[in-house]
Amino acid sequence: MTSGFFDGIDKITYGGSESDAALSFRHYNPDELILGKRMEDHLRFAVAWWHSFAWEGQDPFGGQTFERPWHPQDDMGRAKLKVDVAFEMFALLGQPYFCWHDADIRPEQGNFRDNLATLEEITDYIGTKMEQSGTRCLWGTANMFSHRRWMAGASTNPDPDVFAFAAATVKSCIDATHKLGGENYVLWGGREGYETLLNTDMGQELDHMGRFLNMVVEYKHKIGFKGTILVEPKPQEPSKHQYDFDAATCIGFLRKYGLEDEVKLNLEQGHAILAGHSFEHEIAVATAEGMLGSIDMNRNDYQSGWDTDQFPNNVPEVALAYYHILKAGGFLTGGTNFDAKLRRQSLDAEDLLAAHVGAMDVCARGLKAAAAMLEDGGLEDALRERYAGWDTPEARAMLESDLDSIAARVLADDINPKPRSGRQEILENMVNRFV
Ligand code: XLS
Ligand code: NI
Ligand code: NI
Repeated sequence: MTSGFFDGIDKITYGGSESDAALSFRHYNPDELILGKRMEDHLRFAVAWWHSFAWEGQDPFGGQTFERPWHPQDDMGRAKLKVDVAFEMFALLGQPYFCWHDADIRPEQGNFRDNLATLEEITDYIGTKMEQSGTRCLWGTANMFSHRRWMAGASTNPDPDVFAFAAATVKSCIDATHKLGGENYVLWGGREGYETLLNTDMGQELDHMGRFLNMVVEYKHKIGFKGTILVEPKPQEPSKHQYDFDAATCIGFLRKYGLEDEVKLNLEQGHAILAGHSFEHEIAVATAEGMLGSIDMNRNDYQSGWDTDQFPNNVPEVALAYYHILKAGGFLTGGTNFDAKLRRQSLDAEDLLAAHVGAMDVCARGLKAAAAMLEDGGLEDALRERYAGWDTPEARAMLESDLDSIAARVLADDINPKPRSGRQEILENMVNRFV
């Protein structure tokens, strides 16, 4: 017995690039080998429970547009129906993973004790579905930004009772992630930041956040959770300023609080855009420090200045993102989470599937293009050549020397650098051959 939500829709399969069926993969072919590894194992796709199942279609100007059979999401029966539909969708799409917040999967009870009881009940139910289907949990997280108790932050809240509630909530969500065999645990600092500095002691808030994250890591080791702890940078929205501004800011924060070997980054394309960066910039910052964990794949509208969380459809952008990921060796525990939601007029079950099919195809094309760029090697050669001067013993010795002796050598050898082309257009043309 199925829920009937996807009635009339069959399992979506790979139809090849010529397929004109509305629901068919044209590029995502899970078993196809890319650089010797299955495409599915490179991409490690995950569905985001919140956007696909929990979000009801609200925007700042209007309320619910989706009227799903599991709305309103205030009772356990409907929460279980939502689980049934979710696993039907994972099966139709062949999605290997999903991601969730506590608030997406259980009804909000208004107090910790009852939230915990409903979280345990629903994650047991999800666990049974996982066993039957083989679908896995990429990451779990806690929603510490929607309910009014979090309006001034979670671990950075001036009220110690909110800090305590946050600690209890995160403990319960790490426990649930551990129980479900989750491969990562994410902390997105939804309201860890400020609306105005007039009421904010930033130094104290950052210290609390640093201590909180250390407690998370200590707890992970205490219970033997083997997944990776990830933080997700975002510069603003919902707060005016968020402390996890971008990859570089997060890395500085992690180092300050001694967490650089314990915590990695979950990078989201839309957040990169909000921070004024490209996605590949954020990925390159993280990989340069060995701190790339996982990605939230979506796209923002470039005009609206808002975290629009649209499904990705720009192959050249996605290709450059995967190029940097592949160059760094690919995902370990991370994957590609579709942190993306339908447009609020896309009411049908078919829209939900088409959004994922299209996104999976865009990522598959991006991955193939990235692999082809690496195999071709032209970009890598150009990069190596640009820095080749540093391969000489004199150049390397300079890094061990000092300003005095370098200055003496410049005078003695009459060193006078000749500018060389950066060849940007040639490199861009090279990329264009693959995307
Ligand atoms: C919101 C974030 C959120 C996190 C999980 O902007 O992207 O969806 O990924 O809390
Ligand atoms: Ni995200
Ligand atoms: Ni986001």
